Amino acid sequence: MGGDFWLSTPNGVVVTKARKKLKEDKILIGDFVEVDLENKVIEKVYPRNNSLIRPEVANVEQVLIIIAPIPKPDFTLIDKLLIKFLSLGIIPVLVINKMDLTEKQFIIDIESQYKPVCKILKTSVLDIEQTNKVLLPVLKDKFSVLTGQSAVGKTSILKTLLPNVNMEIGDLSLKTARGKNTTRHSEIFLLNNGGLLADTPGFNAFELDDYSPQLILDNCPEFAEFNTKCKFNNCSHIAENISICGVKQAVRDKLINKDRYDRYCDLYNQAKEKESKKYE
Ligand SMILES: Nc1nc2c(ncn2[C@@H]2O[C@H](COP(=O)(O)OP(=O)(O)OP(=O)(O)O)[C@@H](O)[C@H]2O)c(=O)[nH]1
Ligand SMILES: [Mg+2]
Ligand SMILES: [Zn+2]
Repeated sequence: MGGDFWLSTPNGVVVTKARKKLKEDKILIGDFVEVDLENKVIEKVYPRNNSLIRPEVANVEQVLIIIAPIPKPDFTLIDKLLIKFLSLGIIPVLVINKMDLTEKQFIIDIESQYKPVCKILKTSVLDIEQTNKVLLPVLKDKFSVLTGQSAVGKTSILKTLLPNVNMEIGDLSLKTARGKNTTRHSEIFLLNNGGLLADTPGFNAFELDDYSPQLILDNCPEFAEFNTKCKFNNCSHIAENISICGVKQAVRDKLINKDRYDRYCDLYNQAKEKESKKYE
């Protein structure tokens, strides 16, 4: 903080500053950098595989989107995150946390929406052994990031995996009242199976800014199985008559989740509107 960058090197963590020429805000968590170890100065940021704004992080391989029965999931937010990560080639994993508070219907609903989209895992930080068992194999040898709404339990999960880590956990009721995040900065931790895991601040809003309608369509993976049955190659699965749209038929036949489909229509139409405004 305050212009300091904590750098992991083969000889341990080194606190560095950025070279004046490098704007500090251009360095992100997850960046690979060239460093002058003698003067503890970052000289150069290497080209990134990817970078995200929410959460603000670079070179991510996998994102764990944490959800919980409380606070209630914002499904549109989850869908937008999934589209973003899939479009960047980042592996998304949905983690249902607070399983100790979860009712069966909640799980059924989540699985019916997201099973065809990404891996779904279940955790409760009250069951340390099970949480480790479920998460560690998925995190092994990858750089993963915890993300999701505030108070779903991201930091709590990190602490379950690394009990000695010194990060603050929030109080749900206090936080809701204040509307504040507990975690304010991102930090990367090394797991003893070689995985790297970053905790990041939660957020309750996220936009797909410049995403075209086509990009949104292309990142709804559950449509792929059915769009071969659409009469036209460029079918958007929205305005077309059901008789010529394989995706619409699959929604009718309950082979595609209707809530997911309805939200897709909204996101597609919003992107379409944005696009048309751009050329006005
Ligand atoms: N019952 C139950 N409570 C949990 C579980 N995981 C987290 N909590 C509680 O949920 C609240 C929020 O936990 P945090 O770990 O601070 O949530 P966070 O996602 O890191 O929140 P931000 O940092 O604000 O984004 C705390 O009161 C935790 O004790 C769980 O598995 N079961
Ligand atoms: Mg946190
Ligand atoms: Zn179609």
